[in-house]
Amino acid sequence: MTPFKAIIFDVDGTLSETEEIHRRAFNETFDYFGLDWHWTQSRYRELLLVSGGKERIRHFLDHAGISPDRFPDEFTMVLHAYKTERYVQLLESGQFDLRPGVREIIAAAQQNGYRLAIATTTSRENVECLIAGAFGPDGLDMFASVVCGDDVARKKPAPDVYLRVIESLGIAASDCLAIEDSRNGMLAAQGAGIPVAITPAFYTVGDDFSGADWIFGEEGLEASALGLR
Ligand code: XBP
Ligand code: MG
Repeated sequence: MTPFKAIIFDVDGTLSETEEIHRRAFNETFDYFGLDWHWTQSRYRELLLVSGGKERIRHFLDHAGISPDRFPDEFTMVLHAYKTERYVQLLESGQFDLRPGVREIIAAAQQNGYRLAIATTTSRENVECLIAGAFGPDGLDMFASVVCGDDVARKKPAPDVYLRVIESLGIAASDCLAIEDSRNGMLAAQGAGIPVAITPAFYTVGDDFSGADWIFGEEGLEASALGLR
């Protein structure tokens, strides 16, 4: 196991099983606006192939044959802003836990002098709230770089967020390790030339992770498997 210099974490599905909270926030948003849209778990699993909540709503409308004239982008932005507010409220009400092994792997990485970073498609408010909720108000200070969906031109599976992270870290891609839960995330990391460890999540178990450098099992992240004690 070659030592890394940095570990770059995905957020949703990796740090925490948050996609059910996202799905609830989307559905409560649709209810609030009087829309008869409801994303079931099976439908949401399909929609998760589209990264980004705003893009996901647009994709849903396009595939439901609902014309953009009826729901222009300005409206989907309003929907998404409300959804993000609701999602943050749900996180703040303590509706989430870190996935098994996350706290340990972060502690081990810090003890080994690794830099930590976040590369996510989700909105910055969501990351700030989740990290503060899990690690306290200064939790985000542990991460040398945090790049979110709206910080880059193209969301995962494009490599943009990962390229921006390694650029800001000033560390070669091959000296980093990305930890992801989804195929889109794996492709984004690979596109940036970064070795990737997969921890399949509720909505991504069974995805095609061929080409991943490590795939963790049900027990979640294991620091020892990455040469971290
Ligand atoms: C997963 C995503 C995000 C979330 C919803 O992000 O694709 O879009 O599903 O969050 P990650 P937003 O890269 O952390 O797995 O509604 O803020 O996009
Ligand atoms: Mg993810």
